[in-house]
Amino acid sequence: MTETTLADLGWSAHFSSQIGPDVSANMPPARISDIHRDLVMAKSALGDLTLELPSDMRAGDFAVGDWVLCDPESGRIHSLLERRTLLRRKTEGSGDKRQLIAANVDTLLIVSSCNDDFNPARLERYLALAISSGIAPVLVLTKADMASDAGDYKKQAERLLADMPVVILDARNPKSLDQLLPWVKAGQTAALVGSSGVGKSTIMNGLAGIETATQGIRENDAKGRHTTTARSLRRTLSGGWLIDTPGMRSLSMSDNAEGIETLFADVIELAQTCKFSDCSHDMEPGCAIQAAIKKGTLDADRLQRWLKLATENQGNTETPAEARARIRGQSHHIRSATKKKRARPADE
Ligand SMILES: Nc1nc2c(ncn2[C@@H]2O[C@H](COP(=O)(O)OP(=O)(O)O)[C@@H](O)[C@H]2O)c(=O)[nH]1
Ligand SMILES: [Mg+2]
Ligand SMILES: [Zn+2]
Repeated sequence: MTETTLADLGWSAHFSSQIGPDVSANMPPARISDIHRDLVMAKSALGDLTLELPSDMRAGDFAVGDWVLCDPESGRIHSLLERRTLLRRKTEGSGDKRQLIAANVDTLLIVSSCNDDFNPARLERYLALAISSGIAPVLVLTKADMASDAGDYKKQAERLLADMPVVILDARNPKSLDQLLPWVKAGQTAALVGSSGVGKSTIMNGLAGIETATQGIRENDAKGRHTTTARSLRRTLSGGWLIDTPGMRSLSMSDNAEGIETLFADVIELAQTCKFSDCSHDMEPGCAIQAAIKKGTLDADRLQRWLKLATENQGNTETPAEARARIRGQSHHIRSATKKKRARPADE
C-alpha cells in the first residue's frame, strides 16, 4: 500500500498554522470522508479511521471534507479545525439552521445536462453559492452526446459569468471526463452539485475508478433507479478528492449577497443610475434598467432573475449578530484544542 501524506489529503498551511507540531504528533489530523448518525469516517496519514463524535457536538456540526484532530486514546474527534471554505445551505422550513454540504472545497463542479435540465436561473443559484463561499465554479454540462446542439448550451452557459470554465462532456466516457482533470489534481478537492439524474455519480465513478456494481453508497429508490443517498469524499485516479452530493431539489438563497452582486454586477451598476434611488425598475420614469431592456442591451429575464434572487437572499440572510454567534461557536472548538493539549503532563 502506498503511503498517504497529509498533503495528499489536501492539508495546507491554513490548517497547520492552527496547531503546533507537537499537537499534530499527539492528535493526528484526519479528513472526514463520510458522516453517519453517531460516527464519522476519516482519512489520515495512518489510514482510514472510524471516529466517534465529541460529546458536545453532533454529526450535523461536521461536513464531509472537514479537517479534525483525533484523540487516539478515546477514538473520538478531539476538535474541528477552522475551515478554509464551507458550502452550506438553508433547507426548506429549517428556520435559521443551515445544512452543511461540504468543507474545504477548492472547486465547485456545477453539473447540468444538455437538455431540459439546463436552466440559467438554477445555475445562477449554484454560482452565487460558489462565489459567496470563495469556491471557484466550473460548469459541467453532461449528455453532450445526446444533444444535437451541445455547443449552444455551452455558449448560453458562458454568458452567465465571465471567465468561468464550461465543459461539455459525456460523463460515461473516460476520455471525455479527462477534461475535468485540471480540477482534481493531487491534493485538490472538488465537489459535485446539481439536480438528480444529471450524471454526478457517473462523473464520480469515472474519475475515481469505481465500478458501479461494487460501490456501496447506492441503493434502490422507489422507482428502482440508483440514487446517491449520502455525501462522500473519494479519491480520484489522478490523486485529487471529489465529493458527490445527493441531488438538491431546491437551493434557496441565504448569505449569498456577494455571489449575487458578482453575477449581476452590470445590472446593479445600471440600477445606480436610475432617477430614483428606490426605483423598483418597473414603471418609474428615468429607470435606467427599463431603458436598457428597451434598447436591447439588457435581457428582461435577467432582471427578473436578479430581483428574485436578491429579494430571497435578503429575506433569508442572518443578521450580523447571528453571524458573530455562529463564528464564536466554531472557534470555541479550535481554542479548546490548544488549551487541552497544554494542560496535559509533558511525559504523557
Ligand atoms: N448519454 C449519457 N448518459 C449519461 C451521461 N451522464 C449520466 N448519464 C446517465 O444518466 C443517468 C443518471 O446518472 P447519475 O450519475 O446517476 O446522475 P446523478 O443523479 O446526478 O448522480 C444514468 O443512467 C447515467 O448513465 C452522459 O453524459 N451521457
Ligand atoms: Mg447520484
Ligand atoms: Zn430603475
